[in-house]
Amino acid sequence: MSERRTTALKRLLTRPEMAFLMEAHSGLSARIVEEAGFEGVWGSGLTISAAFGVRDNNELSWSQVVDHVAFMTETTAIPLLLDGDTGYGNFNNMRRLVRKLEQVGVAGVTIEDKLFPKTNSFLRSELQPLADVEEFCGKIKAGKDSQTDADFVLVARVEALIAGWGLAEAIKRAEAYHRAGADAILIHSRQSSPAEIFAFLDEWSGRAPVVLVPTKYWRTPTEEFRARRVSVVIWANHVLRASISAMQATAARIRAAESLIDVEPHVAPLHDVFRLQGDEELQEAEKRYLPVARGASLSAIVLAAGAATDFGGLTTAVPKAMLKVQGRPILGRLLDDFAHFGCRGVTVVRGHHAAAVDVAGARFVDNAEFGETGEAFSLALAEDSLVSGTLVAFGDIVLKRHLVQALLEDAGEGITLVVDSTLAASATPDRVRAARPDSGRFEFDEVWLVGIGDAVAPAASHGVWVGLLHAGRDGAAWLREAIAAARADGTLRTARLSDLVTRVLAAGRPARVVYVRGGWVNVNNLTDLVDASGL
Ligand code: SPV
Ligand code: MG
Repeated sequence: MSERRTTALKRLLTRPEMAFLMEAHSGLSARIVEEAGFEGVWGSGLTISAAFGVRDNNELSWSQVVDHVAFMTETTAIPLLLDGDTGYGNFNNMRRLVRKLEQVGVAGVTIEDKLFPKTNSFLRSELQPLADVEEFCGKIKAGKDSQTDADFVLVARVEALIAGWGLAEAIKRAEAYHRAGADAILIHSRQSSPAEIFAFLDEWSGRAPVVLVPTKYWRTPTEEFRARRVSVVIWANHVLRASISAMQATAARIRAAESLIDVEPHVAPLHDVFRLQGDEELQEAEKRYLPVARGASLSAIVLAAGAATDFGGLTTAVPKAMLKVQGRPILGRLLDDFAHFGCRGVTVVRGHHAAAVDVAGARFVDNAEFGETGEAFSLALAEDSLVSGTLVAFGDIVLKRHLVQALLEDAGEGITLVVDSTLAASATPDRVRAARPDSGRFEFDEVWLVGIGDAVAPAASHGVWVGLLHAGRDGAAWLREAIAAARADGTLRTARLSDLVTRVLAAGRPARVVYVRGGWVNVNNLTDLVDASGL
């Protein structure tokens, strides 16, 4: 059985090694804190209030706080120490608070020796009246007597330095709270120098674990806390403050630009939002629990950004994808083919003559840099749509419908590519080598991709990739990983789609090949256009 969160928090407080808690103020931010590797969450009164747009003056009711932190414990497995302000009342309110916090999985609570309603410690020092020591000790005892989990943690926060009462009063109070049963002492300061905190630590000399919140004395090297045997350091508000800066910058940019073009690459991709919400778990659960097996969902991303040459005057005002084959634009034909197999939700990446690319029902993403960037860059712009069950296709291919059918019949959770085996020795760039050549007969076994692109010598090639692939649940994730890796090493802008597939293979992931024999044209010039009409 895994360790209880109360036990984990107690261990962080009592072990010799110093621990860090990171502020969070919502289910989402708590999950981000956990993902960053922190061992615990600080449920900050300041930032939870701020996230609701209210003041840190007990404007949220205690039950609103409890309901809210329940979302934070739900999204995480690490312990959460809640900033319980003054306990929201007297000893009796404190008893109910502890019982409720245990019920929602909170591992511990901090209460401060001020009066309800409190004011944030960094505001109006003249308005920081301290609680009566005996009354506060009663509150600590009541809290400790109410816990049903023996490891639930109660931290007593001493505000004597904040209120200007000096070191002797701080030590006197800490000692009283320690004797009343507090598991640790949080000593707070609003000075930019750690001098009064260090004086407290010297005098206290390890009588009970000490928690610090170095918001104001942030320049102090962490080693100084370690050297003085501090138990827990709380970074109390930086996730919220970072998000405020990001929200302000993004809102201002969109307002000024009246467009998302400059902002989109700088904000978290939508699939990251879905991941943080735990969509993957739901997808798994749907497979297990939904009564009727729903047809696998199918969507498509069509890359139609590239400029065209070799078409005489035909592409001076429209891109290749809008050239007509038997009276219908190439792109429209392709989308009809996909729709025939239940494809709903098509994203078209446009570039060259973007405004002329217009097909009903598609969502458009524009690659303004289509002249200097390649296929992988275009795909990355549509990354949000690269989800489980996505067809990825070039916008200039004309297919016979049975190619799509063959692909979908064989497609699984990984990546599956349609490969034309009649073009085995072709010099085209998307040459493919597979584990075996096309036998020309119907075979049951799966054919695995060995290599794709320039690295495959024409003589070693088993065919040419048609420019159409299917990404299942894993395949979509692998392609997104490949995009991230290419972005990280600076090759994304000029990479081809086949380079991304090569990366997937290099990462040890498999990809499958479905052999077809003709039945498609990649329209690159006028001759292709004529050939396509004959399909
Ligand atoms: C909080 O994070 O709400 C705290 C720390 O209590 S402080 O804002 O420094 O008072
Ligand atoms: Mg607070």
